[in-house]
This record gives sequence, structure tokens and C-alpha cells, in this order.
Amino acid sequence: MALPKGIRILAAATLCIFFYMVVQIFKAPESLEAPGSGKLGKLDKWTKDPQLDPSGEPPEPLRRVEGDNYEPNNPNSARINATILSLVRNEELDDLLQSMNDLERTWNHKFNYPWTFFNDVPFTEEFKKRTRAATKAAVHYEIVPKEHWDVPSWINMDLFGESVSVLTEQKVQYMPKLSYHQMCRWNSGLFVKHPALAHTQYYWRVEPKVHFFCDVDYDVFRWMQDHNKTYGFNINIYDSPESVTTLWPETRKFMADHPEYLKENNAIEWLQDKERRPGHNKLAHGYSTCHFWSNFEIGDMAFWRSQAYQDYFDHLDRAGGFFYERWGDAPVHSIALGLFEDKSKIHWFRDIGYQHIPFFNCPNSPKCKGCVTGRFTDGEAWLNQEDCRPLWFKYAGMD
Ligand SMILES: Nc1nc2c(ncn2[C@@H]2O[C@H](COP(=O)(O)OP(=O)(O)O)[C@@H](O)[C@H]2O)c(=O)[nH]1
Ligand SMILES: [Mg+2]
Repeated sequence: MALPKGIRILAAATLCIFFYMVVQIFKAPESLEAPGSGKLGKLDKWTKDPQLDPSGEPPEPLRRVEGDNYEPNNPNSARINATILSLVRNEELDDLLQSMNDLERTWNHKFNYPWTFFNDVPFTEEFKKRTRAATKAAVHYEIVPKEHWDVPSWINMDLFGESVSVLTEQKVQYMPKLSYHQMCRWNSGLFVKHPALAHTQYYWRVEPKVHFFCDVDYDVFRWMQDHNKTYGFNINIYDSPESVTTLWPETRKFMADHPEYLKENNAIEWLQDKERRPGHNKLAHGYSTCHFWSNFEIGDMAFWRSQAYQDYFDHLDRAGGFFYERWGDAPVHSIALGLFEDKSKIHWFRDIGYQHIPFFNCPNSPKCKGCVTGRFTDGEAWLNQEDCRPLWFKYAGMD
């Protein structure tokens, strides 16, 4: 016997709702995102420094010391292909030892990654003796090849001299110091070509006279690898726009020739922001000047060796701005990362307490000693406006 029409409609509607719910259940994400990860980690409004909030270690997996797995002479150690590296002058030995002692105390005495020192002149015996004594790990001393350090043949030194006069007048720091330009160029594109690093993948860059404040109890390089990260930063600041006035226009020219290098999920909005510091964006012709402060870098050298980056570096090198302006490795690296890398592969190491004068990264954690939680600078108050982490957190999140 046929069911009354009203009942049939009700049954059909119940079936539809049932199928709709089944579809919704299967469409749900496989795992929920933890606060602070992915899009949820984005920070639209900067009400207080996020470093005031308690923070712990980044997500698992975290590789730790177990038994002798990180002992310096263990032939089967858990270390991966990585080095701590530093370009440094003999005269900076005491300042370097300060940095080295801090990093050894907080991290490397547990993991024993090798140190590799670079210099444009040979290291003195004293430098070697005292740095060897500061670690149980292996230490290597390398000279930068002349062809990587010398001013390239296409640079016109008369024009360099004129640029020095003009930009020194505009208060561009270090402009008259030729070696500073050479250093920025080497750190931008040439360090990865040093034969001593040919078989090394990850690096942690360290400068003289920096401080590390927090105990770090996991293998940072393994963390980069396990989490598929390309680059780790710590502090994000604005650059002096006068030092990079043609960097963005040159970048745009390059991108017009190579649109294929622009990565999906890039951070171009971060590079082009003009709301927070419109004056900087204007002087730098469309670049916010926000950059990862590269005296601290933990990175995968495969990125700097990629065709995209090497072509970009060659383009910039030919354009001459490492000498005619004062392009730093920090903005050059940051622009490349913002364009050629997926921004989810860039990590804020909020847990690594750090200082390079005049800025800090000081987490709220019982693992940290010697810095003031959440303090960005101990210099004059105006330096606080140089903090551009709010921009990165807005466009990329706090991962
Ligand atoms: N060997 C060598 N290292 C240099 C030279 N110039 C700078 N450096 C290193 O490059 C890094 C950046 O230089 P630094 O003076 O700290 O610049 P700042 O941090 O921008 O003030 C440091 O690790 C210096 O030791 C140089 O002419 N020779
Ligand atoms: Mg320095």
C-alpha cells in the first residue's frame, strides 16, 4: 500500500539531510590546526608584543640527546649535514668567543655541530687556538677565494667613489667602507659556492658579539629538515631605504623576465606593504624594506643554490647595487625568500633568545636568562619603530 504523500516528502527530506551530513563529515579537515600554526597564527592587530606570551618549543618531532647519539666523535651520530658558520676578522676574536660561548652553552655543547670560520685573510694561530678551545666539536678554518671577494671587474670605481659621497651625505651607514660592500655581496650569493661547503646543506650563521639567552634542547637542524623548512629567522626590521633605492626596481625587472620563478603562496604582500611605513616604501620604490635580520640565519643552502636564486643574484650583481648603493644580504635574501619560496617554509624561531646590538628576541620562558622578556631594544625609544615583525605576522603568521 502506498504511503501518504506527506510521509513520503518527510522521508525524502530526512534522506537528503542524512546524505548532506555524511558529506560534511568527510569534508572536514583531517587534523585541526593548533593555535599559532597556519592561518590561525596570523596576527592582524598588534596590541602587545607576542613574546610577552609564554612560549615553549616548536612542534614535534624534536630530536634530543639520548645516550651518546650527539657525542663529537660518534661515527654514527644523529647529526645531519650542517654547520655553524661565521665570516669573521682576526681582530674580532674576543667578540666572536663571546658569541661562541653563548651558543655552546645554550645549545651546541649538547649537539656538537661543527663550526666553520671564513675570512678573506688567513686566520692567526691565536684565533685557531682559542676557538678550538671553546668547543668539543670539529672546527674548520677557510679562506674566501679571491674571485669571490674582489670587487667584480664591471664595477666602475669612479662611480663607486661618487656614490659613496652622495649616500654618505644621506647617512647610509658603512657606505665608505669597501669591505662592508664586499661582505654583503659574499653573504648574499657567494658563501654557498665556497668549496668547503659543497657537501653541506644546512647552516646557522653567527656573528661576533651576539648573545644567546635560552637553552635549546632539540637538534635545530633536524627540526628544519623534519618540518621541511627552508629558512629560520629571529628578528624582522626595516632597512634604511636610502641604501636600497633601486633594489626593488631591479627585482621587478628580473621578475618581468622570469615570472616562472614566483612561487605560489609567496610573501609579496609583506615585501610591498606601504601602510605601516609609507615613507620607506616610497623611497625604496615599492619595497617595504622589511627584512629578516640576517646576522641570525638558519637555512637550507639548497635555496641559495637554486637556479632561481642564482639567476636573481647574478642579475643584482651585474646591476651594481652592492657597490653603487649599499644593498645588504638581509634585504636581498628576504626579497628572494618572499618571492621564490612558499612562506609556510619560513619559520620564526621565537624560542631562540638572541641579541645583536641594538635589537633582541627575548621569549617568555623559564629556559631563558639574561634578557628582559618581550623587550625589542635597549637602545633609544625610536628604535622600536624599526620592528617590522607585525608585518610578517600579519601576512605570514607566527609559525
Ligand atoms: N673576514 C672578514 N669579515 C668581515 C669583514 N667585514 C665584515 N665581516 C664580518 O661580517 C659580519 C657582518 O659585519 P659587522 O661588522 O658585524 O656588520 P653589522 O652587523 O652590519 O654592523 C660579521 O660577522 C663580521 O665579522 C671583512 O672585511 N673581513
Ligand atoms: Mg654584526
